[in-house]
Amino acid sequence: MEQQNTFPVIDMSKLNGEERASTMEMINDACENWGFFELMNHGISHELMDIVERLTKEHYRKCMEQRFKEMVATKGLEAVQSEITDLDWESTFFLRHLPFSNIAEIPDLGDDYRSAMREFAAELEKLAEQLLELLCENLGLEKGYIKEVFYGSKGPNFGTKVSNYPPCPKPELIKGLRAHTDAGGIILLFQDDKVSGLQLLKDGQWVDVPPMRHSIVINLGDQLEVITNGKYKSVLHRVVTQTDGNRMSLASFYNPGSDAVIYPAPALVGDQGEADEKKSSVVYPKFVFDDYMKLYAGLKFQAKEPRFEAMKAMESAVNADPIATV
Ligand SMILES: O=C(O)CCC(=O)C(=O)O
Ligand SMILES: [Fe+2]
Repeated sequence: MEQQNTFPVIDMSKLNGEERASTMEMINDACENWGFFELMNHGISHELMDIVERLTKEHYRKCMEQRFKEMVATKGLEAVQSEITDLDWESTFFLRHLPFSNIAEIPDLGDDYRSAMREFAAELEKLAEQLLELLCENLGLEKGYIKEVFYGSKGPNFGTKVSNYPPCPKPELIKGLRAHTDAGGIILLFQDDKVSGLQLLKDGQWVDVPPMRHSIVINLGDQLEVITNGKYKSVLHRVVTQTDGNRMSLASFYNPGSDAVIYPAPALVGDQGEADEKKSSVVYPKFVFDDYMKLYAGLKFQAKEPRFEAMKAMESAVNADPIATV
């Protein structure tokens, strides 16, 4: 099948019918060439999405907007004259779902918002796991392979970053979110259907991720690049601000467990020929996910390659240590 030239939109209902094979191919093409795709008919109720959107926007107005304006005033951001490279024009809070939910402990959330977010997270978790299965099928990996790798001893880390990108007077000088790749596994994004802003880098050009009502945008994080040994890649993306309109986005990160060991799937390494040849074609490192996250915390807005190199260096250090190898 030919490469898609426009942002890939996948109709998941087609996975149940005659167009299953071509839809699976579209997903594979999106994973290989875009690192992103947008899902329609993903099975999450539109009514629930509408409730989540309404409550998120209400919560922003009631609890977050004033705080954001104060931050802007304190830092004098309205009047900046040169590019700001050390902060983002976004208002966010984070909800954790797995291994343990912290939704009960987050202040200022109404009961209706808490319960809508619990229900939404449960739906997204199912969708994430379904997608990982589709990826395994496309990659020729055993059923459940990626889910098992992610499991570690306590199961996956799963959380939602709730963001608003308020109107910004200087979009050319301040990004909503600076360019980065995501560290984790698979990311499911419920974004505003009216105010755009998310862009990904493809062939050296920033391409808009089109707002579509009731869609879920998917992108792949660094861990899937490692597990697929580079067959799929995490892709740079950023959020640009707008002078008009507030953009809502809920980004849910389905990530490996903290102690999960991440490494290229043996089935995707080398040509299955000579053992030595096979070994030399391994390009991605093996590491504990939490070690990667510690490194990422300070290097999020830098290229991923040095992060992979640093993990490789750690791996060699472990292998060279006589105590660690006995
Ligand atoms: O808000 C968005 O659209 C994207 C957010 C994002 O890329 C992130 O939080 O990693
Ligand atoms: Fe991201």
